[in-house]
Amino acid sequence: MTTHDVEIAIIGAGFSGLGAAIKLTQEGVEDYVLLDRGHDFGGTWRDNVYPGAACDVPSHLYSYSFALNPEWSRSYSHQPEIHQYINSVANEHSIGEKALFGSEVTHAEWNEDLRHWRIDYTRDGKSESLTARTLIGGVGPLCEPNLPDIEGIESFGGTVVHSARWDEDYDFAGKRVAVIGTGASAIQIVPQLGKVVGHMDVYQRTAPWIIPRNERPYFSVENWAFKNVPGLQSAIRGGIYSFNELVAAGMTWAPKALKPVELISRANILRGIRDPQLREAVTPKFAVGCKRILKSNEWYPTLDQDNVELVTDGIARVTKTGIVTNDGTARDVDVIVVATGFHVTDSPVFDTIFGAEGKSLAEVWSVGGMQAYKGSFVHGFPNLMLLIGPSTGLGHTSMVYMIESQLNYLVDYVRKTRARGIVRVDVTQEAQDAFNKGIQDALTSSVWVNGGCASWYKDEHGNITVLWPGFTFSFRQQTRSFDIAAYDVTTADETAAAGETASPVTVNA
Ligand code: N01
Repeated sequence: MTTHDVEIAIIGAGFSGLGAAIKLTQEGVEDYVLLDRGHDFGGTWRDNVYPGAACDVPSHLYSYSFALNPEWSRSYSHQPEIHQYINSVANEHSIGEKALFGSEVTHAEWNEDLRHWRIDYTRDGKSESLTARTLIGGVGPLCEPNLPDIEGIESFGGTVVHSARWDEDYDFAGKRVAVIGTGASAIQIVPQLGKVVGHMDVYQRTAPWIIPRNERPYFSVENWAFKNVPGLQSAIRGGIYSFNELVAAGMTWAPKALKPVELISRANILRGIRDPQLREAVTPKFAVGCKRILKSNEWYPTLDQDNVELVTDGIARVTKTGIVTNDGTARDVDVIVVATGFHVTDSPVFDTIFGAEGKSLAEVWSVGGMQAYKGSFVHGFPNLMLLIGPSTGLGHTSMVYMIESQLNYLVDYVRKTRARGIVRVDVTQEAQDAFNKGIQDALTSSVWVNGGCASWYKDEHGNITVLWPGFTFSFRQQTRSFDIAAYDVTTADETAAAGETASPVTVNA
């Protein structure tokens, strides 16, 4: 095993990890590495290659503000183009030379005596390790596929494919297919499969609200204008952003104001489905916005196809040959597609990161759920910054905006800790508790709490620890500077005075 030391280690080379690398480079930090288990940049947008994978946030907003792309080919981008965009931004900033691809982090632990993180990872089958003063977790909440815990699924004799681990070699043409799930991934997969499969059963547990997707290709004259008309792309981006913030206001404080969205969605059902019984089956029974509002023009017409059956009876078990529902009906299939989401509030990554008291994030969060300060720092985990950490998720606009807000916070953390010779920061329990109380208070009037749905925004205790309530510009404002007063800090001088292996001398700055 080899060990080396860096100032900063970043885990994850998706939008957040790459953004951190670029900002650190611009700040003059050279001593950092980027670890990722995959083989290029892109994270979620590298891994989700299922047919139809695309973004439901308009292209102009779904990009870094510092790397606008006038070349987007469509108003909503598809996975290959976003993946290519992320890699081209990485190339432009020469981040590739900092990346250790094929590196799976297995364990990270804070060493209180040496004031650094020790990070163990495997690379090309070999165990490696490094130490870093600061650890940045940019693994993303949608990285660990959630395989449904359905009786007998392991005994299925055919193929089981998760949406985020697509088998590109599997030929679906003419096959009998079951799709479990009707979330954002499923509504993109099903219309594509519907064009080629012999027969498809779609297992719906909860019908989602789905509005039309006004996607279209850009004309070359538009791309010319995005490139050459000063401020045009930023203005379009600003318009999309502002409209989405209105939706955020409705979701957080005035769910009834979202009624027009419900009407648009109901019209989408009427337009897409002829059969009244099927229309009824796909009509959601919870308030719009409680779960992610989906966008598709093809979902309802696909369910209306002769070779597609919507199954609303609960799944009882999987057999060697197919799926049996609670009413006793058995439907045999060749392949089961599980579009059942991700481990968000219970990610296995949380079991691998250990703080100052030797406890993992999973252990610390097992009591009250995921909590951090400003979605970034967790009490008891010094010098660890999470990107897209607790309470930073969104259901209505671009996550890249939230990531960039956190990157401002990161840059100021680096500036202040370097300038003041600070070697250890730990957010105080009081600051973290007050911040999270503010989040929970803000949620009380929200559609996510009152909308009558179960969603992946809630953890096992029923708490919403994933979402940012309210306007995203408020988060931007709160993360503008690293508010050191919220942290216990230790300087290098204090460390030296206390002796190399003594307990830290901390001051609340
Ligand atoms: O996952 P989901 P996803 N038996 O958790 C069902 C982002 N995303 O991969 O609703 C039967 O939303 C579950 O049923 P229910 C986006 O943030 C973005 O689709 O819980 N069914 C649900 O229907 C999104 O929110 C884009 O009752 C089971 C589905 O599986 C997030 O990723 C595109 C089940 C899971 O839906 C996750 O989306 C795609 C079981 N045991 C994804 N377990 C963009 O466009 C689960 N289900 C940006």
